[in-house]
Amino acid sequence: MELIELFSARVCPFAHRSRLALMEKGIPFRLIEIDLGNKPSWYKEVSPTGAVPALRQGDFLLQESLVINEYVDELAPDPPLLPPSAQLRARARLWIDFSSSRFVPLFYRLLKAQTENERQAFGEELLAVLAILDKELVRQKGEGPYWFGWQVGLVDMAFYPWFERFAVLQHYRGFTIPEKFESLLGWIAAMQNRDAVQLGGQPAGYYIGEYEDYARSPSSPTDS
Ligand SMILES: N[C@@H](CCC(=O)N[C@@H](CS)C(=O)NCC(=O)O)C(=O)O
Repeated sequence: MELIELFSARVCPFAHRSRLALMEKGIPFRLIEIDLGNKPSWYKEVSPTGAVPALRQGDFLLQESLVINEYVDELAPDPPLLPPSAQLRARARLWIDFSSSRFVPLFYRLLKAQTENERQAFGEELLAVLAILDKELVRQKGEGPYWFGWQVGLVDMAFYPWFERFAVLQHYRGFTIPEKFESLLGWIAAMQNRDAVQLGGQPAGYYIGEYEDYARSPSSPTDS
C-alpha cells in the first residue's frame, strides 16, 4: 500500500477522529502536524479550505474527517470499523451524522456561550443530547462497551475526540456528565483504555490551555 500521510493538528478533534481510525486499523502513516495559527502556504494544495485533517496517498488527496475515516476503513478488511450488516451500517451512519449535526455544534455553542442565559440553555440542550446517546448506547451495545459491542468502530471515533476534550467544558462552563449516564461513562472509560487513545491523546490541561481564547471569545474563527 502506498504510504499514507495525514495532515493533522494535535488540538483538532476532527483530525483526532482520523488519527484514531488509522491507528485502530493498524495502518502505518506519516503524521504531519500543521500549525493552524501559521499554516504553510503549500497547505492550500493539500486542503483547499485549509482545514485539517487531510490525507495524501501518492497523488490522491482527501479531506473531511468522516470521509477520510470511511476510506481508511475500506483500505483493509480487518479490523472492520463498520458493522457487518447493511442495516447496522445504516444505523452507524445515522449516529455518525448525529455526531456532526447535533453533538459537535452544541459542544462549541456551550463553550462559546458568554451569557448566563446562553450557558443555561446550551447546557440543557447538551444534557438532552447526552441522554439520547446514553439511551442509544444501552440499546445498541449489548454486553460490550463500544457502540456496536466488542468491536470499536467509526461511530466511537466520530464522538470520542470531544469527550477527551470535555474537561474544557467542565473548566470553563462547569458542565459535567451526570453519573446517571452510566453507559456513556462506561463507554468513555473503555475508550480511554484503548492503545490508540492513550498513544495519541493529550491531558486535560493541554486542552484547557488551548481552548482558552475560544471560551473567552464568542467569535473564535474556527471550531477546533
Ligand atoms: N468538517 C471538517 C472540519 C475540520 C475542521 O474544522 N478543522 C479545523 C481545525 S479543528 C480547521 O482546520 N480549521 C481551519 C483553520 O483553522 O484554518 C472535518 O470533519 O474534517
